[in-house]
Amino acid sequence: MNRVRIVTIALGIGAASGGPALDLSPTTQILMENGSPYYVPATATVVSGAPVRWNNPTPTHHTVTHNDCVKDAHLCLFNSGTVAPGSHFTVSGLPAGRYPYHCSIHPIMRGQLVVTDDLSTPSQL
Ligand SMILES: [Cu+2]
Repeated sequence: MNRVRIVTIALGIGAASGGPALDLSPTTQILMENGSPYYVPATATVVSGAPVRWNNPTPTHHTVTHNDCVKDAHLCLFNSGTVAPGSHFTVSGLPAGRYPYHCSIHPIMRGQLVVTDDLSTPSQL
């Protein structure tokens, strides 16, 4: 979890602005919901190194658990533990790849995080 190289660059770009209304925040935000699709967006694409933040605005506890955590602790790349109502969970520094995840409290809740090294790929589209 120490790949901060690209994060630093992204933050530099964001801080250089200071202009109004333009959100240049490098943090991708994912909303938890109690109804389908449960994680919004259900599939989020981020550039490797950029932080991803799951927000829980619901009155219910949830988790953000990489599916591989169920198979083998060594394959488990992120597991939030319980995220309380009004709280959030942030992860960054994941290597490029496709990471399906779920809520361990409500297994019907499923999402996917795609981390890419391709800087031209727009996020959250
Ligand atoms: Cu849940």
